[in-house]
Amino acid sequence: MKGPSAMDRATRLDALIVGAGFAGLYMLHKLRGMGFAARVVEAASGVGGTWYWNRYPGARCDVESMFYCYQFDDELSQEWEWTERYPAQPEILRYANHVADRFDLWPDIRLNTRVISAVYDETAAEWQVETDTGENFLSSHCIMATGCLSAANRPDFPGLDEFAGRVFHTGHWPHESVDFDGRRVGVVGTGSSAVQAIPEIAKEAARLTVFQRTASYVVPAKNRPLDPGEQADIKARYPEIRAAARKTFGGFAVPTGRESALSVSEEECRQVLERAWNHGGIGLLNSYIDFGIDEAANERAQAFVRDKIRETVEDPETAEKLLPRHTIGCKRLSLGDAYYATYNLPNVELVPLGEDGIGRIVADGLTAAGKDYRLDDLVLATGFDAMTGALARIDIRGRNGLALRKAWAAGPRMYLGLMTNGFPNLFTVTGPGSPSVLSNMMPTIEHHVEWIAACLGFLRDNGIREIEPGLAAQDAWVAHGNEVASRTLRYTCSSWYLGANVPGKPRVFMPYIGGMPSYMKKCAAVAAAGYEGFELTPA
Ligand code: FAD
Ligand code: N01
Repeated sequence: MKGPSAMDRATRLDALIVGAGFAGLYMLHKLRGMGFAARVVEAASGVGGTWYWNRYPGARCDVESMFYCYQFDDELSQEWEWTERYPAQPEILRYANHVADRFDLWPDIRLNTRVISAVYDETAAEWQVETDTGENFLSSHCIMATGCLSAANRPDFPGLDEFAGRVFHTGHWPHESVDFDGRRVGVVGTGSSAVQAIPEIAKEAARLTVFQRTASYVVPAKNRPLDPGEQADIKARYPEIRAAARKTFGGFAVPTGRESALSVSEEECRQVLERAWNHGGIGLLNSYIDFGIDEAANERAQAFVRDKIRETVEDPETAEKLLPRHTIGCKRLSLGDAYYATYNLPNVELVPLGEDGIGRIVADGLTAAGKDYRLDDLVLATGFDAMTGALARIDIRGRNGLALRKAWAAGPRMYLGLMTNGFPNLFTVTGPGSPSVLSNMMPTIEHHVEWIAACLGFLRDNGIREIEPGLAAQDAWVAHGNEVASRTLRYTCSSWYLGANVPGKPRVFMPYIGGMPSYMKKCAAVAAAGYEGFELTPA
């Protein structure tokens, strides 16, 4: 418990929401509408979360714009006009600001304020929340809308501090425009952020060197301007399209095959993949039902994409280095229309990293794979401490002073990805153990926000002071999540889903891979049964 001085002038709330991304914005709107005293605290100087921070060149969404948006308000759905099939970061950020304006959210959002600790006072049944501005809060409930991909992973490369040039991380890109004209730029990483940034940086840089640890599978987005007629047609059919999307595994409105890739000839499989390739989008891996669970089926898709790489990249040696060898879809599939062709440009070089990875960084460059590279700028496209990173960076203490970092030392443990035993009245939007990053995150966020809001309404209506998952229900959910994951191919490679990208992080498959429909059904059944599996303490 904090001493009286830190909390003396604390603001008292029903719900403190941490984060002003799409989760925090909707959570605030929802709770205020129910008459709760709620406030959002956000470290950034603006709203939008992911789309505030990730301003790197080429940043855009890979869920189609018409579906990467809120569904909770029909007027909002109808009035907002998207300009491209896949929206670019500035457009999504404008949308987030439009939502904050439209629902008059600003008075209850504290920007430039980072939560540094949240400590549960068992006697008062409230969270004592401290921020870095000195503005503190006492709140009956605390809702972590801190994001799954918001804590940048900045590897501790030896000598990085000695580098005399500019260093950027894609997830913390500067607001002012960055000019690479005439410069020697090094990009570390070849995940989704790098795949989008590399073709753009290559257009300006005198020399671009890409340092690749693992080659990525990249499929075309086929981005294009959105035709107004097409947009009007989708809006007219929103209810039916969205209802159909909710029945799919990831809440995506993409066609999904019903048969095994092995039930058709290799030729037929290739024709289907070719159509999906030309259509563009992550739906390619939905062409057959077993790409995610059967290695032999998966190999057909792998071979198809490798052939595309060989066809696109003119230098056979470079093409060979770009060929991914792991299961396709095991790591997040990347979308990009110009990625592989960028390696045909004379100013672009690919450097596969050997076992030793990035060697020593010096003032004017670095050593990798036994060679020295002279660089003016270094772009770290090295991803995120995903799913648990943002929470671990806050000192969260539950019952008996138990630290969340300690409770999760062997990996995150949550019931339904919503709450953790030992941390009453603390909710997480899209936490580990929920479908979150394996889905179209807008409907997933809305689902969690609505479940949490309904839960707070239930607690208020029934005079319940504390809610917390029972240990048995939490253990059973974690075991179920692990069991479902172990039946899929996602479990088989060193991905950030498993925490493998962050040295020392426990290897646990963090999102729930049982699919949206069964997950939503379970959440609804739990609530309908009076929050089955949770322990409720009356006031
Ligand atoms: P975020 O948008 O991450 O917001 C969390 C906020 O919490 C941040 O603003 C952060 O500053 C704040 N915060 C964290 N800790 C603290 C603290 N201690 N104190 C105060 N504030 C704090 N998803 C898709 O479904 N489709 C896509 O195509 C897609 N593309 C993506 C592209 C990129 C480059 C990235 C990084 C992610 C992408 N995602 C995509 C996932 C994306 O994160 C989600 O779609 C969504 O934006 C998450 O919203 P959120 O509100 O949950 O979290
Ligand atoms: O991060 P990543 P990201 N030395 O972790 C490499 C979403 N997103 O920012 O694969 C050398 O995928 C690492 O290598 P390896 C999406 O969910 C969506 O690109 O670990 N290299 C990898 O190549 C995505 O999955 C879009 O071997 C190191 C890269 O850095 C998630 O955000 C766009 C290293 C990191 O790739 C994260 O994407 C962008 C080291 N020490 C992001 N550490 C859309 O298009 C890491 N790497 C929607």
